[in-house]
Amino acid sequence: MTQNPLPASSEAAPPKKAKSNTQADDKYVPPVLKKIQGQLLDQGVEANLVGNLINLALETLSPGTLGDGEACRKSIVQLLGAELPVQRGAGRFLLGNVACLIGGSGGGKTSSTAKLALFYSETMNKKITWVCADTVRSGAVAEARAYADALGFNLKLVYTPEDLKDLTLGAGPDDLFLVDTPGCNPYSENQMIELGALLSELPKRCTYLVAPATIKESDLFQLSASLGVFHIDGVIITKLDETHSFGSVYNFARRNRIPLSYFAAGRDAARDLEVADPVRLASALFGKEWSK
Ligand SMILES: Nc1nc2c(ncn2[C@@H]2O[C@H](COP(=O)(O)OP(=O)(O)OP(=O)(O)O)[C@@H](O)[C@H]2O)c(=O)[nH]1
Ligand SMILES: [Mg+2]
Repeated sequence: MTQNPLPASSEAAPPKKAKSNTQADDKYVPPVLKKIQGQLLDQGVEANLVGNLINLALETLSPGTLGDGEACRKSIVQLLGAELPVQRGAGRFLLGNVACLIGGSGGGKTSSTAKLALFYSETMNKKITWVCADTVRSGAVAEARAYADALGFNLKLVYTPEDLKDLTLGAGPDDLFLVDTPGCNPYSENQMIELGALLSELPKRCTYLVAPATIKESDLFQLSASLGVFHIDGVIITKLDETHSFGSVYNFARRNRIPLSYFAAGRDAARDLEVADPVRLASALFGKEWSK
């Protein structure tokens, strides 16, 4: 069994920014590690996590590794990646035949529904029904219809929670229902109640939180704290191509313990989805952009 090298934080909300970890400050830190420490702090990785990581590296890495920039960075990336939970079976199987995508407005739910629909139909031969539960916002139904027509999927429109009641009746083993939901303001009680009413009709669903990498860290934590009441199975991080800063996504995944499921980095439904690889996210902390 692999040990968890970095102590887990006890709370899910981001802590007040500490300047840096004093233990690591007191020790001699070789220049290679010092540079890595600076890069991680510049990316916005929490100072406490960075400090713990530096202490761990000082204790476990050999003098040879600590003196070699590339080798040291690779070891640190592995340590950082090992900390992040990943959804079991992501990209390989799905428990049940209903997946719901929830999240804030404009975060990429509809685009991710299209990407997942293509992914599951192509890699697992799933027969997709696109369930559009966002039937109030102007243009949302036309958008869903355009996607479903273009990609050749069945479309079901949902106007009330009751419309979901018999959704899976008569479904075969290859049927997969992807439910795209309206954008939810985590500060709006009414919208939370409406989303809850919708989801309660689908007790056996798999629920994905869709969150853009460009969102402010505190809003990301608020979004997941509010929507967490619906039991989130995994997170789809979108818009990774629209930022050069990945620290807040790292902090979020590290502290929140909600498993990562998929990464999206672009608008192309056929190309821009990948199964979440935590080492890839950790590597991005040292790059200039999300490389394709
Ligand atoms: N660059 C980039 N753009 C993205 C990505 N995902 C989504 N978008 C774009 O972001 C915008 C919003 O995406 P949607 O999928 O409509 O977001 P939504 O969450 O369904 O939005 P609402 O239904 O209004 O709540 C669209 O212009 C998408 O093309 C991504 O990974 N990268
Ligand atoms: Mg949408």
